[in-house]
Amino acid sequence: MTFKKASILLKALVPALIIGLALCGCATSEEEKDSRPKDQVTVGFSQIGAESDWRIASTESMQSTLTASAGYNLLFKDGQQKQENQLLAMREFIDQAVDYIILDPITETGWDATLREAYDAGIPVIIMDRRVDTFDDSVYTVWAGSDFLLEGKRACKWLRTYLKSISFSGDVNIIHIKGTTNSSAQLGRTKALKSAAKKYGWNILMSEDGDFVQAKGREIMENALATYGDDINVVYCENDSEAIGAIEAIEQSGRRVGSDISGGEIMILSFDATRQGLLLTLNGKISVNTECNPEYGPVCDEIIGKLKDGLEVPHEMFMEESQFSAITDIKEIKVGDEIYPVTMVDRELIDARSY
Ligand code: GYE
Repeated sequence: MTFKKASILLKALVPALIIGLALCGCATSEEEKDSRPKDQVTVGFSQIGAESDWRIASTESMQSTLTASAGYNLLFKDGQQKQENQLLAMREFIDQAVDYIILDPITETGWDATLREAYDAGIPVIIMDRRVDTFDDSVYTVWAGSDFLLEGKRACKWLRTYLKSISFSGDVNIIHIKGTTNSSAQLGRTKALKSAAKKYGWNILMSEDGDFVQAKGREIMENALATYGDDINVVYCENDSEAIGAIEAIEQSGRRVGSDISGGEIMILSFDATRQGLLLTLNGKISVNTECNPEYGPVCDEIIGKLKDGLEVPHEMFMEESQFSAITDIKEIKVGDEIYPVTMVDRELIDARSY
């Protein structure tokens, strides 16, 4: 076909294409929005994945709170641990002209353009759990999450207090199983460990990304045991799933987990305090478990309620968190000028835990 013929054909086809598109029922985002019940709030939720019990609990919290009977139309997208999936989900939500977007960002950077698009489309974005590192913070409405650095400081201060309480004078040799690299939870918990290690002279023998996943926690611990063997006396796991994997590897190797590091046990420190994690804390396999609260459903419901009513919401909101142990000697720890209680874990507390 000559260029001239092709261009005549194209000219003839373009109007037909436009009419076709108009007739095919492809609704614009505004039409889509208008077709929804007026009293229903449409929320697009871009979740990271299902890598841990914590993550599953946070999804459940959202799905059981933002229900149809509570007036919500919740559009849920599982990012399967990939930022590009989360960005795609955000774009879809913007195209669908949802009323609100909730984003739990896998890592901190890379969100500027998409958040700006949501902002320009007039869709308020609630960032939950992990943070975003943006050029301009006003592109999102509110961030609600944990103080991950404080969580890490509490864990390290507990360890320091414990070592003093048993007058431990040997080397503290730590295997550090990190969470997903560049996620807020990893950055905060890792920063706390590194500065405590420097301050107290602890050795970090190995530091590897376990992606918050049990299988990777296990694999890293197997490698650590093969390389450092009996030198290891502490494992700092950045979540319960990794801790479960590490415990499996240690027990498989014939060593024992527990707080008696002078007697050859390997001490496990963990974060999240899920039901599984607390059970391991109760039986002494995890020595201290610093809580990270996954119950974002009620928090987001409250934020959306306020925004709907035109009320102010703070730009940052922190979750309430505790710390658990079965070692009765340490009832509290001090971080900076603040005293934090350490809650003794028991059966009743675990039974009351919904995740
Ligand atoms: O600790 C871990 C999860 O971002 C706080 O992500 C969250 C972390 C949590 O997969 O278990």
